[in-house]
Amino acid sequence: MKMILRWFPYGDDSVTLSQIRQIPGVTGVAACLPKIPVGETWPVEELRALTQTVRRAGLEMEVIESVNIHEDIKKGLPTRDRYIQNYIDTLGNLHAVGVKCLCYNFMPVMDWARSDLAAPLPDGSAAMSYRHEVVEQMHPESIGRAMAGKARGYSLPGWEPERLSAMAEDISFYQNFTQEQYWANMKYFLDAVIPAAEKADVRMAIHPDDPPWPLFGLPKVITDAERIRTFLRLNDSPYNGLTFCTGSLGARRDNDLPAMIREFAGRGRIHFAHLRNIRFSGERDFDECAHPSACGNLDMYEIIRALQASEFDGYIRPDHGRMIWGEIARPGYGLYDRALGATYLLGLWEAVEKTVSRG
Ligand code: DNO
Repeated sequence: MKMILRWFPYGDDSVTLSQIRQIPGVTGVAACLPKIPVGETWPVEELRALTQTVRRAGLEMEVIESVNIHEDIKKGLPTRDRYIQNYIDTLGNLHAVGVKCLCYNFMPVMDWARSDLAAPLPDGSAAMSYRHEVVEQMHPESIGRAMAGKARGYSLPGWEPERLSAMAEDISFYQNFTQEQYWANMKYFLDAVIPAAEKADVRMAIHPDDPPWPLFGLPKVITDAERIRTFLRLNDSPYNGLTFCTGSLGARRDNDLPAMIREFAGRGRIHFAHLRNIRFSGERDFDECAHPSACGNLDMYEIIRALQASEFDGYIRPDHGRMIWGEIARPGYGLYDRALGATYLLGLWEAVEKTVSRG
């Protein structure tokens, strides 16, 4: 297992590589090239420069989060083949710089959604929160604008300006789309791309839908065990795997996370884990909270135990942290709470490992 942190290059992050290097036990970053337009090939020269920057700081860059999928691929338009070819070329370039794992998502139109990026918690910190009624009543574009307004001047991955401008049209496109059509488009993408991922030795790790329930009448894919089984069956290669995000899947109370980990990591299909905790405040309402089990509704000890029982040897990153100690950073991606999260998770990992090995 390798503990890493998400990091954004080109000054678009309040957290520096040298700070990350000083978090005990963190050996690398999940990075990205945010300026390449969605659908275009990631140039190998830019990837080389990025890798060198990360390595010079004493860290590894074995994970990319994320190479986004062009909407034409998800919609199954005739233009998709060009974008799929670019994706295949990108995989070759990722291989050239030593990347081993690629986190991506196949959510239609938008990536994650929240009703508030800086909701106050009782301890005086601020965290992202989700209230279903509030989100459903907002127009998607106004959610985007409200989110961008609270992003502290940093880009919000998944809410890029070009997405916002196409959002209304894209949402209406999917209104008459069946779930079967969506799976079929996904299979078309996977069958083209997974052989290239095998050749490049880059494990593809799809991120679950966040939140894991329908929003704005859009199709949903990675939301629960049954749908994950369907997804994995679309292409049986071990390179067709998952980013197991506890905060996303855990928002559905009927998802038994340790059981899901045992099933999917046990079959070698979890390559990356995003570990964070949430606190429920309604059936479809939650606040993100600090990582320890005692702070939220997810049992992080059982989650780590399930990962180890399944001989998970991929990457883990502490997912979204709260804003604490007056930090000003991209929502979810400050230094302090994620560093606390990393050391907590490493502590659990060590304790479970030693307990098991000493019987
Ligand atoms: C949110 C992240 C997601 C994730 C993408 C992967 O904070 O977990 O934006 O990076 O869904 O494509």
